[in-house]
Amino acid sequence: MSTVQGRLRIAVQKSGRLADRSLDLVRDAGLRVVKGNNDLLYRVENYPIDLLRVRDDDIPTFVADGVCDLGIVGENVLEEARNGGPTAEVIMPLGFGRCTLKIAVPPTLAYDSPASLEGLRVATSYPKILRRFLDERNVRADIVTMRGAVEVAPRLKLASAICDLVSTGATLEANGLGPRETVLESQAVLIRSPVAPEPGLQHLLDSIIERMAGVVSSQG
Ligand code: PRT
Ligand code: ZN
Repeated sequence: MSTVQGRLRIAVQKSGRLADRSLDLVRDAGLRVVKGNNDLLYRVENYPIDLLRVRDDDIPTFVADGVCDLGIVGENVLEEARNGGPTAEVIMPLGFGRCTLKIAVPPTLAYDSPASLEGLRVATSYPKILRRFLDERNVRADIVTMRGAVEVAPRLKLASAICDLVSTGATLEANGLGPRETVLESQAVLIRSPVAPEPGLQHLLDSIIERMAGVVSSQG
């Protein structure tokens, strides 16, 4: 079920930090994108391709399941979505959406290594990635999952430390937190489904990937 009525599907973030650059990449690869009747689906007028515009969190599953053939998503979201089932394959990094998932702590917490978190509570929107990171280091900590506003958790005494995405560092600084550990380096990546498209669309899929690779490498 990788395609509906003989069209390829590319999953992109509907709105947010990756949305504009994702659309730019699609356009620069030569796809003429036109808005469809609804906001969820944009059509490509010069090829049998649709863009499915969704929340970034839904992209790994859509691509893994073959609902979409390609997707553009942050490595952080892809990694958090890993669940032992079929996974989307990373084709290439795209050079935008760069950020780092970091452990950060208030000045009152003495931090030498991840072991300093033993027995403490850590707030994050990335519980699976953090759990793997701590497990690999034999650190037992409680993980509190928060969808947003993770940086306020220490101030509200919801947690002793946080694990959150950082780009400029301004948010950490504004909340009196200091970065202590890099858990994951991330950027947007192009992913493909493990489910093959219908045979008639394979060539188109390959050529779209090739063109996107050309765009990315020309951006150096
Ligand atoms: O609605 P939807 O679910 O699609 O969007 P979202 O709100 O989950 O994600 P969005 O649009 O905020 O981010 C999409 C992707 O951009 C993330 O998954 C990352 O791959 C990437 N990205 C790059 C970032 C940042 N930089 C970033 N700085 N995502 C979030 N942040 C946040 C961070 O969580 C923190 O709150 O920005 C704040 C820190 O920024 P600095 O500059 O103060 O350090
Ligand atoms: Zn999201």
